[in-house]
Amino acid sequence: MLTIFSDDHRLQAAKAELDAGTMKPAVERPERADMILRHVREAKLGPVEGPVSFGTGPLERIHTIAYLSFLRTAFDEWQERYGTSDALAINWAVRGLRQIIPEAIDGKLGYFGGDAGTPITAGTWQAATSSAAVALTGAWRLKDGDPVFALCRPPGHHASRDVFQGYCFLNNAAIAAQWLRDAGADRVAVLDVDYHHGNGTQEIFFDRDDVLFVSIHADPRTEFPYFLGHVDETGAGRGDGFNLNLPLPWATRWEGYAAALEKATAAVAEYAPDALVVSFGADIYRNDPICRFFLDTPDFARIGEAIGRLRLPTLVVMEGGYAVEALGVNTVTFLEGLLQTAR
Ligand code: SP5
Ligand code: ZN
Repeated sequence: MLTIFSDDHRLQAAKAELDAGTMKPAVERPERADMILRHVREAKLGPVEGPVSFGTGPLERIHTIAYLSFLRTAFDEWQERYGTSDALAINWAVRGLRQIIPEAIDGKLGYFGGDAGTPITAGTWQAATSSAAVALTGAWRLKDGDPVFALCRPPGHHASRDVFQGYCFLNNAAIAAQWLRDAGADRVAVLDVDYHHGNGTQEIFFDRDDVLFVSIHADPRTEFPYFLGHVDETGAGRGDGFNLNLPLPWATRWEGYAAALEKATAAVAEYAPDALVVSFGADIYRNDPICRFFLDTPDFARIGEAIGRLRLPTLVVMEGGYAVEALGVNTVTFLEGLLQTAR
């Protein structure tokens, strides 16, 4: 299995995130991707290649120009005012307030950002654009006929058209899915198995019938991102019926997960897409420090096998997973399961 990877991910190295009222070491850190890469190599999964450049065109298919220009210069604007600390919002454009883009960086962070856990750093733009290029290169290499692993970092599925949050800046999976559509695929499915609901991806494709979004995740009534991911979100307009949310309670283990996975893969199979993008998060693991499902390492193989059985051209896009010690093993176990049934 081909893996696409860029060293640029290390340029996103947040000092801290706001958690439970105090600044804690960021859980979305460079060691994550390095650990996965190490295990891809140790397991001899296949070649590892760097991304090729696709320019800004594919980013502009998903994100607004205003958002992209904000993201490109946000840290410079922040640094002018506050020096080298990471940029974090402390106020938001909530209900009742005018949706006018402010001039001051503090205001812009609150307009374009969704939480206080996603710092913008000196290297965020470079890391995020390289991460998107990793996903795009992976999508392009599906032409060779085998599944491809886009080892993206930073992750992407919480980023919407013009909002960054949940450690995500550019929606790598959405950018890849749209690129596949533009390259000739009539229908693309996105299957999101990260612990958290892929609210950004859902929002981007909610009114469309040419991209199916299916997500298995912790119930938003009790878990981040809180404000999207309920069962009654089925799509809008011509997209009605092309969004499927399968929320699960805290403490879900294999039995509960397997039932949802069956529904998810059945929905993808029925849609019969020309390509499948999997938003893969290993944060469903029982020892994940910020999550509350209890899936174990062998379960990752079962999930991979179930997805491989779809026998679709499949791009795996890395999303979350914060138990760094186990992250490489869990991710490679998933990929090996997928390979086992995919051919
Ligand atoms: C890509 C991805 O997985 N993003 C997840 C973002 C989650 N951000 C919210 C983290 C809240 C952690 N609080 C856990 C309580 C333990 N102190
Ligand atoms: Zn997650």
